Amino acid sequence: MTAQIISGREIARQIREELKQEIAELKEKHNLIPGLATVLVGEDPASQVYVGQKEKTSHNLGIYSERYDLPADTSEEKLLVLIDKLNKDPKIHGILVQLPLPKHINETRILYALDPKKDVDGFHPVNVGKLMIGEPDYLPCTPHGIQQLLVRSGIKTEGAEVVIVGRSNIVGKPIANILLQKKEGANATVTVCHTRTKDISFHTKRADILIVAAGKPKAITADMVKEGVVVIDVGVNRIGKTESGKAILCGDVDFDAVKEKAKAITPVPGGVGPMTITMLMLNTIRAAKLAAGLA
Ligand code: L34
Repeated sequence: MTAQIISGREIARQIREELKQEIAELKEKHNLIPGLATVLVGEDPASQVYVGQKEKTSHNLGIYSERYDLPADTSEEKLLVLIDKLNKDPKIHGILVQLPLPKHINETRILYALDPKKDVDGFHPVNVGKLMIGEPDYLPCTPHGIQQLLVRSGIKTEGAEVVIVGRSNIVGKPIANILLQKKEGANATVTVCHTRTKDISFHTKRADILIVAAGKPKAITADMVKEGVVVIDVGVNRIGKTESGKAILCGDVDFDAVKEKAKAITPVPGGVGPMTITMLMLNTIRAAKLAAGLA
């Protein structure tokens, strides 16, 4: 079998076209312009790329955006003051604080400080709880992007054995929750593996759909999956640089070997990454609509 390559780049492009329409309509009919503030603390090169993409995509779609690049030694107090200002700014419907934050800043404290209505990442405890009970305002961007990749590629999740590798608050836990919901595009049987799982292979070999967010290059090898599996590779590892200084990326899955056994697989780059960016745009539009009483 040689796998269908699920192009996140292409699916993201389609969704962005839909969003562009919606934004134009909001502007025309309701004089409403969705606004996003991005906040980056420090100079992590990967984070700079991701936040840059978020800014650029906002601009392309007609979302108003403000970018805050703060030095790595910014104090927690100073960041809280900025969040408070953005919470109160009516032009700003969504606030994105790029993670990870520098070690001296308490991430939980920052997430609690966001107005849950502007928490377009879905990371505030209120939004995490709402997702857990099946009443989400915002689905976290990467997990939502994964669900859309599956749905728009015609992959059935209902009754599927979904195995997730990784239990982070940004990917593993929320994607488990989303695919567990009693809803269309979900209804899966979900297993979550992590660093203390006794026998990862035992689980991954059972997967109809394998979602990998382990943060380890090529952690999943061909012998760990069954024939006909659908593989979603969330990992983005920077494993070197080309002569011209461009980062060389690879996922958490040994793509070349696993694609020979898989029914479908996402590439890195061009898989989940572009979907994350696009779902942030979708959430920002939703935030604007909620604020205006249109949703
Ligand atoms: N608050 N922090 C917050 N929200 C998020 O949703 C994120 N995440 C993760 C890290 N921290 C966050 C992102 O934005 C991961 N992430 C992210 C976003 C975009 C891409 C990858 C991760 C992406 O666009 N990846 C491209 C490659 C880009 C490159 O050259 O590095 C891809 O095609 O996979």
